[in-house]
Amino acid sequence: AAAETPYRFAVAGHELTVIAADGFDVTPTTTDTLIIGMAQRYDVLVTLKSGAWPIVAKVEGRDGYASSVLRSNDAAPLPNPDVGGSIAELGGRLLPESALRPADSVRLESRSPDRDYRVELIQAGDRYVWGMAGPDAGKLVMREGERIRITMANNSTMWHPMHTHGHTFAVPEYGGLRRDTVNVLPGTELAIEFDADNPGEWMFHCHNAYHFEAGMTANLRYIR
Ligand SMILES: [Cu+2]
Repeated sequence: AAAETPYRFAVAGHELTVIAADGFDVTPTTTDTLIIGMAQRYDVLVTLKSGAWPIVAKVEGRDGYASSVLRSNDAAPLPNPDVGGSIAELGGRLLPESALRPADSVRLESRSPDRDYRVELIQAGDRYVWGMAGPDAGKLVMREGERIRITMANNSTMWHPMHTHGHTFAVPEYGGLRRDTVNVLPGTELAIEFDADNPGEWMFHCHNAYHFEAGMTANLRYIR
């Protein structure tokens, strides 16, 4: 829910079993901690042990955190433990989204794309101006029923959580992982694929609110 803040999430004394990404089932995968980009969601299972266990969402790369406490009904009386945003699990096994794989039930059928677009994610000089560039960026058009691929080339030094409206996508490089917001890391390329099954005009943008406001956005537009 943050505008420009990725969080590293963990539960003290417990491991997490990730079962869904942005509402799409994944092959259940255990980890100690997860980094959650802006607009991304995860479903995790936790098998609760007896006690009062801090839950921490620590701002990645900077100070600051949000926290709560998970209590079993036989936990010691209040007050809750105060861990100041620091629990060992935050430094434990980290599961990158690239290691997640879709559950078979949510896979997109394999199909070659009807349209294969490429956009660049750029910062203009050293100013706070962000954009989507390249010959395709202003004309991401499609017809209903087509399979669309968009390759995003991140030529900037920041990562961008890229999000589609009206559609969810598969990430071929991540075994077809399904979701609607994927982080494109600095200096890397990543492709998404989706079916054009929801006619209209839809935004496709970075979910860093400041990047988006500065121009890192384009339209997905249906034509007849
Ligand atoms: Cu961005």
